[in-house]
Amino acid sequence: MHIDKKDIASHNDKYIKQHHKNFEYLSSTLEDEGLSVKKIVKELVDYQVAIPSWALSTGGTRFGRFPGEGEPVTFEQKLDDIGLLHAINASSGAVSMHIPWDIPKEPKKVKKQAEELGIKFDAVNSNTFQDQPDQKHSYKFGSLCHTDKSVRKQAVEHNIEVIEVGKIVGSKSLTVWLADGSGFPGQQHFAKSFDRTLDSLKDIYKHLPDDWMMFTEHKPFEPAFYSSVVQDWGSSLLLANKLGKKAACLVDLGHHLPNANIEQIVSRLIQEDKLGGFHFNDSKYSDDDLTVGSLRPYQLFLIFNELVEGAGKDLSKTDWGWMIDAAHNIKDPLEDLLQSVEAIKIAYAQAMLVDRKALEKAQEANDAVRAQEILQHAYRTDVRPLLAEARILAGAAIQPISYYRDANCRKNLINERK
Ligand code: PSV
Ligand code: MN
Repeated sequence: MHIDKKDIASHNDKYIKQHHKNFEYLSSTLEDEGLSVKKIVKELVDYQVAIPSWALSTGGTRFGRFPGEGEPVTFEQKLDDIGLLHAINASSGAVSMHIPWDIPKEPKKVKKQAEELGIKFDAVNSNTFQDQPDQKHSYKFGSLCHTDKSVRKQAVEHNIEVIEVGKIVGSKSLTVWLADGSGFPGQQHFAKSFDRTLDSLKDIYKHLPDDWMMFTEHKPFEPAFYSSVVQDWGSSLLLANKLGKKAACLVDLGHHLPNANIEQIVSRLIQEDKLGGFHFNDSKYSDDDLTVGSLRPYQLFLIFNELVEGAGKDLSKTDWGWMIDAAHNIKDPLEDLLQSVEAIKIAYAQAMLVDRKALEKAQEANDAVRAQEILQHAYRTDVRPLLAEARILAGAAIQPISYYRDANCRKNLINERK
């Protein structure tokens, strides 16, 4: 589905008067507080969030899946959907590809299609947690950590193939999700399985181009229910440190046990120069079960507060990766992704409002009350007019979800893909 700039303009005409009112009021308030609204809005225009190629269709649980209509089947159709999102919000200008779920038949052609849609290639993701039909060895008992050398070799080779595809499309990073672990106490030797994982990762690392990064992910449980080899950020950091400069840790917000202080983990990884990037979602019971910002917007804000504090520059200028990774089980995936991008940018905008000097002063004075006031003053500011202004400047829609619905996007996709 192609979106005509004229349609966006007429959508914006409907909301522009109210927007100006909101934006002017907020701008003058923020300028009075000493903030540069122009700078914040510019950063909101530049900051992009990658969409994973596996998020464009309905997910499911082990109890079932209720697929929606008009969902993309080929990778080219998935790219078109991301192009649609990007045309509506001007903030989804990147795709993260999963191999083998998405192997472009003609990578060069796909690269051209992405360029036309204004989409870059973010991290490529390998998959050694499922057996593929033509696969020689099974990953039932692990991949990069497996006791059998030939299984590990197969998993390493897969990652190298993924790097090769990534090189063609212009990706600059590889995410290795280490799903390995054990189902029962005693099944796996903790130290040996970790060492074997490290050795396998070293073999992959050797094939990583000089201007690439390799991200290691931690996860406490699932699919292994007794132990994961890389169960927490400490193990992930150990791996990244042992691998070298081109390795860093990926933080999937859903990959933590209840009550984990994720913002503190983020701060520590930045301090060690080992933060690689994010998979954004909110988690209630399980991994990436909810839309980011739907359950814990304050936690998201606190994470962005640490990012802004630690980056020392605009986040769009860092080489950290920003990606959504949530389950879209009952919502239209495209609407869910529009909501996700909005939630992420709201948290970022709020974090840019924090009075850092005042916060530092409160921290030095051990003034917990004042520190909370400062953080919550920023958090409780309705920054949505800043995001809308950024979208107007970038030629996108003032109200993304309303546009998506009013323009009958899903209906058009259903008709196109019948
Ligand atoms: C599974 O937990 C996960 O969220 C991992 O983080 C990966 O990124 C993705 O799904 C599968 O590759
Ligand atoms: Mn993930």
